[in-house]
Amino acid sequence: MIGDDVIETTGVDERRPFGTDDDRLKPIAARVLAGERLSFEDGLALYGSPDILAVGWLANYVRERMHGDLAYFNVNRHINPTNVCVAACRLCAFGRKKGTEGSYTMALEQAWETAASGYSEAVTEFHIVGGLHPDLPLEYFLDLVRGLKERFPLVHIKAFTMVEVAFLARRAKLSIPQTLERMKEAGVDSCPGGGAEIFSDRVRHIICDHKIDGSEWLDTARMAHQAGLKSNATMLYGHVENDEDRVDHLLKLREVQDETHGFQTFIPLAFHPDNTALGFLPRTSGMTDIRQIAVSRLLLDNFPHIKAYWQMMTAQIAQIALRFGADDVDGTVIEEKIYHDAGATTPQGMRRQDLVRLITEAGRVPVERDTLYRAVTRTEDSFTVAV
Ligand code: V47
Repeated sequence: MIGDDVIETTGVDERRPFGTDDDRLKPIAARVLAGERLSFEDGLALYGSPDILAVGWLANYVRERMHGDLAYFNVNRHINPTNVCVAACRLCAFGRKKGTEGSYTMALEQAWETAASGYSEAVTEFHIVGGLHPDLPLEYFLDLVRGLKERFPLVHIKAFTMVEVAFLARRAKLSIPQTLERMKEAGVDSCPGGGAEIFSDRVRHIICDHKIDGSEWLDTARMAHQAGLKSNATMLYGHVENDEDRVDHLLKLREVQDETHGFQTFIPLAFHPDNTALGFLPRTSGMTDIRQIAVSRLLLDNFPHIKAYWQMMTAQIAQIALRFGADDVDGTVIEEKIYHDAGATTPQGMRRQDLVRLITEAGRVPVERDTLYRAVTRTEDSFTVAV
C-alpha cells in the first residue's frame, strides 16, 4: 500500500503489497510502479529513507520485472598481470611503485600459465586488470591477449578498465579509438568496469587524484561503446563521498547509457580500507551495501544488470542483495588480489556448484551466463552458449 491506497502490481510479488511510513517514498513508489524515471531528488530520498525494506521492495519489484526469478553467475578467472602502478591512489592497497617490496610483473608465459592453472572447470571469461606500469608498452598487453586467444579461443576476454585504456593510449601516442581498435584486433571482447570510483572532482582529488577524471572515464567508456565493445561500470562508495556524490555518479552513468546502450552491468564496490592511505576509515555496514544495491537498481533504469559482487560484499550479503535489486553475483574468480590486499576476508574463489547453491538458497533460479549474458550449457569437457 502507498498510504491507504492499495497499489496494483503487475504480476510481481503480489503476496507482499508495498507499504511505508516514509512520506518521501510514496510518490517515488508511484513512479516506480508506473515505470517512470527517477530524479536526483528521488535518489537522495532513497539514500535518506529510514525504511530500507520499502526501498528494497521497490528495487526487488524492478528486478523481478526485468529478470523474474533468474540470477546470473559465471565461471571466470581474474588475471592481474602487474601491480606496479604510477597512480598511488589513496583508495588502493594493490598498487606498488616499481622495484618496491611486493611489486610484481608477470612474464607473458607466466600470465598464460596462470590462465590455465588452478581450476578444472573450463572458464568462459578472463577478467584482466592491472596497475598503470610506467614501462610496459601497449604491445605487452596486446601480446598477452593474443596469447590467451590462441590458447583459449572459446574464452571471452574482458580486459582493461577505462583508466588503463586511457593510460596505454597516452603512452603509445595513439588516440583512444585507435587504442581500442588495437585491443579489439588482439582479441579483447569487452571491458571491465573498474576505475570509475566516484566522478565528483572534490572526492576524486582525495581518493585518486593521479588518474583520469570522471568526465575522461565517461568519454572513454563512450568511445569503447562506439567501437563496439560492451563494458561494465562501477562506483566505489563508503569513503569520503556523500549521498549527492553517489546520486551524481549514478545519473552520469545513466546519461551515457541513454546515448550508447553499451553498459551491461553496474557493480557498486564497497571501500575496503585496510592497507590503504585511508585506513582510518570504517568499513561499510551490511545495510549500506544492501541499500546501495537497491538505489542502483532504482536509478539505473537503463542498465540491464546490477551485480552483487560476492568477493567484495561476502556471499551472505550477496544472497540478500539478490532480493534487494541485484540479479548477478559475478563468478568463480579463482584468485582475487585487489580486495584481499585491502583486507577482504572472503574466500579467494568459489566453485561453480557453490555459486549455484548460494543463488538457490536465496530463492532464485541460477543461470550460468557468459560475459554477454548468454546462457551457458556445459558438456563434459567444454561449454556452448545460446546465441
Ligand atoms: O577499479 C580498488 C576498486 C576496482 C579498493 O567489471 C577498491 O565485472 C574497494 O572493477 N576497496 C577493481 N574497492 C574491481 C572491479 C571489478 C570487480 C568485479 C567485477 C568487475 C566487472 C569489475 O576495485 C578498482 C577500484 O574501483 N578498488 N581498491 C579498495 N581498497
